[in-house]
Amino acid sequence: MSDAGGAAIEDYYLEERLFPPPEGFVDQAVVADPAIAEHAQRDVEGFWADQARALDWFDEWHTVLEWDLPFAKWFVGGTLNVSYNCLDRHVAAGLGDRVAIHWEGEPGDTRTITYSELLADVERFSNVLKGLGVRRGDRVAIYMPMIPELPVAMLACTRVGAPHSVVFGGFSPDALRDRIDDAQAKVLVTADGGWRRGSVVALKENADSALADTASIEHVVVARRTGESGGVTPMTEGRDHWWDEVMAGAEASCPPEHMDAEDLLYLLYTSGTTAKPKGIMHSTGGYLTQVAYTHRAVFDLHADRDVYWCAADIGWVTGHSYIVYGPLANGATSVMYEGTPDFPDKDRWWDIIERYGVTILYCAPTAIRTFMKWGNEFPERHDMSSLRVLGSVGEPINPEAWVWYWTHIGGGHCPVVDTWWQTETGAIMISPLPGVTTCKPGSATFPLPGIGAEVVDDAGEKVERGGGYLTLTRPWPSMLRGLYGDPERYRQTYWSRFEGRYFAGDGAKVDDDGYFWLLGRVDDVMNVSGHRISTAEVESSLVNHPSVAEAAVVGAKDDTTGQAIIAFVTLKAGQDETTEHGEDLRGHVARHIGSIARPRTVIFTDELPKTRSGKIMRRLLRDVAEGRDLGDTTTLADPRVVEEIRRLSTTRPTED
Ligand code: 7RM
Repeated sequence: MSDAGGAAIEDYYLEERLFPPPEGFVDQAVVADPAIAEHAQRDVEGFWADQARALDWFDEWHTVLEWDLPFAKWFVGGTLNVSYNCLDRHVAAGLGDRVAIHWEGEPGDTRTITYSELLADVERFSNVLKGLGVRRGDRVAIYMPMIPELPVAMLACTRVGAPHSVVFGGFSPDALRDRIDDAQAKVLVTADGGWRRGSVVALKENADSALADTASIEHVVVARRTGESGGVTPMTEGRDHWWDEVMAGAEASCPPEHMDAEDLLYLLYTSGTTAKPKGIMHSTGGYLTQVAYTHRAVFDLHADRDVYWCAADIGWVTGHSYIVYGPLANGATSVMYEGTPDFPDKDRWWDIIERYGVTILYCAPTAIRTFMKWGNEFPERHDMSSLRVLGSVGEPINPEAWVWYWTHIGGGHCPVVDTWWQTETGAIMISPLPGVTTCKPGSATFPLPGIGAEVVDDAGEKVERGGGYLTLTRPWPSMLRGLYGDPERYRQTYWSRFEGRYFAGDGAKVDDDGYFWLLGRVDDVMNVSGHRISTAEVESSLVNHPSVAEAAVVGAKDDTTGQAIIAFVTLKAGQDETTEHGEDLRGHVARHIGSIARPRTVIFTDELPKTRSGKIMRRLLRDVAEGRDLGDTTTLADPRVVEEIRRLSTTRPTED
């Protein structure tokens, strides 16, 4: 393995202490009984069938798995409804008054929503969708801030059998348009605006510009969030409808559709190695089975008393699986927070944990490292003794951050679960079990029961000990069912590199004790604060700018965000290499894709290093970027950088 984008293996051995389950962690993981792991070993399909039985089915399946590589069908012949499993069955079991969501807005407003109330809203909104012509199988696009209407819209889609495509509210109009077009969505659900660090993000305005050149959307539903603070929201007569008005006119009751286990539940677009994002397809029965199972097992969930907080955005897969579907399928009580950790001050997170008595916290290493940097005084002045389990996701967690999390947030009495998974896997695949697994800080430890994971070398041979590529050796219920509209790209991307194996795109190492260490992407996908961004997507945005001749983008190691985006840009003749020009290009990318894709640094160079076949030598550029102290802004055509690139490209063998 030559090109791991993440940290070097040595970085992971700074901390060699073992962390056995903390003393006093008496609530042994509910699904971590060794007999269950043994069952998964002996009879993996029987094991998954047991997990599927934890859901309510209208008709039972006749076949657990049909596997025709790379196409899997799980629980074939079974029918169920996701919103029924997340809502109706809990209310029917007498849990209607249990809080489903403790919601907190960025400005400090709050809402408490019980399971009965959530069901009522979902039924009404299901009727709204039907009234707008949405039928089973029609796609619905959702572009919303972190407000309760977002899970309501998603669950209503599942109730009527319309696959949703949630587009992160930080994405640009262009990104929204591309996703709507690819899915040919019929209805868009959005909001007037969203709050971000005290100002309004004009979502409806963005939506309008996205819709200016798409044809498939017939109706738009607009939830009120920012109201007059965001100015007047333009509404198009006949097409646009206010959420509260259509809800007021909708029937209260809507029976759930009986969906096939293999029906498409949702699409979620994720960055790959080309400029075109991939529409990851998730199914109904297998997906819900595995997210519900992992949410119980990995967090040792006791739904009757835990208060669970996943501090992700629902616009990403973590939010789909572990804010919406997993917790609700399990009847859990969740906190949902609209804002960022530093607004209005650095106490906000710890204050939320204290006020709601959060017992399980799930967040990203980038957040943990940021808190570390701010200093211990912020968590220290809050009572966080309610916490019981801590989770991490999105990128490799460095041992220092892991130990800080354990010590300063968990107080030494909370197991830390470092969970590896992807948009494509739908659910957690590699993780410790709290109260069971002895941890090594920085290692995601072992594949969960039922999961086959192995590290292989370039030739696809299993590596018993040492480094290589992470692969999955057998199908799993929540695996992606394909890429929307492109079965060939699905096979090519995931199932062709190593015969008979799913290739995750991550480098990994197995140590002498069999622990898995994830080392970052080995392809051209960057990971910035746990968000996937493709180098090709940013490059293509840059070369769209009239002044740019060529661009090469790399992810360089960053202490806080994991990786930072560094763009090497060659301008067209006669263009000036000025700071303003660099700023303009950074802004251009942010507008074109979204602020998460804004390059941290733009470096002008008069040539880009290439192989003889014309491939840009990214590894070399990354070395240049990582070997230098680059600022948070434009670096002018630094003669030393250009010289360094030139020198390296003549002294290094080409990478054909
Ligand atoms: C859940 C999510 C997936 C990529 C994946 C990895 C990286 C995620 C971990 C991790 C090391 C982890 N989905 N990744 N979790 N690397 N340890 N615990 O993030 O599709 O957006 O990203 O994220 O590289 O391939 S994702």
